[in-house]
Amino acid sequence: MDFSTADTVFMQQALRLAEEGLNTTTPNPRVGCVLVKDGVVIGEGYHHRAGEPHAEVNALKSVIDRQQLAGATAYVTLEPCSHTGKTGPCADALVDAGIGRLVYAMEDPNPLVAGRGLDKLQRAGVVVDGPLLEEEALSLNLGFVKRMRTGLPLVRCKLAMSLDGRTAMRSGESKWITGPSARADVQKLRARSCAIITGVESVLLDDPLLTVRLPECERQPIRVIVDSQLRVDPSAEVFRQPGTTLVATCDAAKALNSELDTWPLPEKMGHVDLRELLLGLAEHYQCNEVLLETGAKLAGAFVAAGLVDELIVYVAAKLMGSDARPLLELPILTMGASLELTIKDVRAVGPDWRITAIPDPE
Ligand code: AOF
Ligand code: ZN
Repeated sequence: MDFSTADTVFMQQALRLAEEGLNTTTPNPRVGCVLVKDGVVIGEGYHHRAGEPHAEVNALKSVIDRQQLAGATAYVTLEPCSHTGKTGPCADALVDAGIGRLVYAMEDPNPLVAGRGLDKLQRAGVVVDGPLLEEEALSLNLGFVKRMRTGLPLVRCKLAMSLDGRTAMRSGESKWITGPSARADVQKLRARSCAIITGVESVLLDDPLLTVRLPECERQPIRVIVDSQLRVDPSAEVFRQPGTTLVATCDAAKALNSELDTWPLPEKMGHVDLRELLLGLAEHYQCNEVLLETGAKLAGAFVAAGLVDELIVYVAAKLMGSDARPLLELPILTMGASLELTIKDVRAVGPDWRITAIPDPE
């Protein structure tokens, strides 16, 4: 299918709308919709929050002259849904409105939908064209897609290091390697995440808040402390923050007597089984995107287990010296055994640099 420039421009607009829901739609995907009649935009909308109307319904509601909908084209960044969930099926709403053509960016990986929305529209006589700008649409919802396909959330590992690749002094001191701009950037990473994972060592050492502190923030990601032996201090700041703080542990006996919100998990080589933790976050908490903000040991364990999808490394223009701790505790002995990554993005964040890299497929 060849798409016109106009098709591409309208889909780009729908993608921009979808992005408005970046921090709020979870566990649902970010979706945008533009309605066009005779080359003119007559309506637009996006999905704001789970439980609230989907993008298509918001777009339909925004149309002033309903008669214009007859034979109009709908540009939607995700296949319209066919199921009745918290809201009615969008495929039906589009058909009922008299839409003549649907252009979609990607199919919905949700097994409840998965092609059925497109079928429904086609059977109702709507011309269905797509995918268009599929990669762009996918990149908006990588976490949702991964959870639907594999039962695991997307894991982003955020690290900060000096130019000589060090993340903390020998004492453990690590505040502050990067400047305020990088820290503000991390706020954005937190705001879009469903959960933030850290380790007990980081909590004992830094007493972090792990909260989103942005003016427009309406949702705090779940905070998860990986604490195999349940050593955390219940008076830590993180437990006094708005939202939920879970302590993932494999000491089930101690967990029973704890005043904290504990989450007993299976053990793997003396530690919380990290894969089980992620599976649980996806299954019980519908987490699409998880942010790992922790020290070299736990971050290294996640990387070694092949559980990290994206590394975000902030690099500060300072040298911390050879006594300082490395970026990741990752025992690799030969060059041949090193982990290959692909750098996807490098940009300046104030005086620091941010590198985004993804592990190459094995
Ligand atoms: C769409 N447009 O804007 C969104 C869709 O529980 P519900 O009823 O909100 O349904 C959530 C599912 O609907 C979600 O998992 C995904 O498959 C689809 N999301 N679909 O047509 C939208 N947000
Ligand atoms: Zn829908």
